[in-house]
Amino acid sequence: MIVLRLVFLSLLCFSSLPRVLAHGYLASFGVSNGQSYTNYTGNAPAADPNPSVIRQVSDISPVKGVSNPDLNCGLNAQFAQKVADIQAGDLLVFDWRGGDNTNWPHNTGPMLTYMTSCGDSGCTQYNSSLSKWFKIAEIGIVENGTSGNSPVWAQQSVMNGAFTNVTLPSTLAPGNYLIRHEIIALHLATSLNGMEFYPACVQVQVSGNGTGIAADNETVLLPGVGGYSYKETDPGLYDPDVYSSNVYVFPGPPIAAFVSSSSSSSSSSPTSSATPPTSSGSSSTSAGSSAQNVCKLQRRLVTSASNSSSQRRRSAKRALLRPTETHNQRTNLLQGIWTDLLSAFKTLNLGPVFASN
Ligand SMILES: [Cu+2]
Repeated sequence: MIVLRLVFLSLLCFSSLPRVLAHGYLASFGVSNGQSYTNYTGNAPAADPNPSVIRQVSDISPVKGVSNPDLNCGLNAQFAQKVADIQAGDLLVFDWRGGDNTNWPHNTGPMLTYMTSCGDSGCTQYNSSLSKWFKIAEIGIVENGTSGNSPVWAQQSVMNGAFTNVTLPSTLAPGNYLIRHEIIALHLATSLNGMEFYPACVQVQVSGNGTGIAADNETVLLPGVGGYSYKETDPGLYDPDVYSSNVYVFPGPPIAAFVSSSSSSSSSSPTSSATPPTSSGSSSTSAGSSAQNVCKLQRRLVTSASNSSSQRRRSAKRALLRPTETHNQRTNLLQGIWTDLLSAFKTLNLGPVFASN
């Protein structure tokens, strides 16, 4: 009965506020050099843009399809007015949010970080559609699944409210670059073309005395054809066993060789754990319609089962703690329902579902 109730509440939510719950965007970007932390706020999709270093996208919805031009920097991405001055070896921090400043809504699939040179004239007017991108980091499954539990992805921490971070290779040659941080949500990847791409591009100018550049055969066009370009049948994009297999094959090129010679003492992979020393922006808690409140209630039910109330989220961010996940049967049940509903919403006409009630 509780299950049915949850299903009903979820359908109500999806019918009224699907975008808020289902998708998201890169809300801010931060840089730590070990001494100080600088935060760069992005713009919500379609909002009047403030000057930013993050290229604004037009919608929180995912990019769909491996040949979609928006695979490059996100939906209808616009040039940003500013450039972040960063140093090779800095820690880069990405704050992904769901719509309406909620937590990032997905927990299944990898996070990948690419870069490309903007050339001598800088990134503020740089069209990267034909640019060659190289990969500096990627992270996927962080805890193997067992017979009763699906594998845990680094993306789970983002859903729990954590920022995710990547160390800029200390060996990277100075210059103007776009950093493309991408979440690929695979909750629907059991079907061909079910995957959702969420790319975000940040404009930076890198200083330092490295000489590292990627070899041509380590680069990829996004989107592109052949070579390391994304293909709809890539095992990391079409993955019928995504909820059971502990093996994951990242799409795209391997991490550029110069990255592994980075002298940085920390891992070049994102850890999904570190958080900046500043508090996150205020989150809106204004009372909405009853549908919104139902959604909040339903959301709390789901997220509390994975140990991530907004209270914990905030304190975790403050305390630089890695959120922990508990995985009992209840969590699985709730997440299973959640996933099923997402699938239903994405792939079915909800009309008949309601009609059959
Ligand atoms: Cu989504």
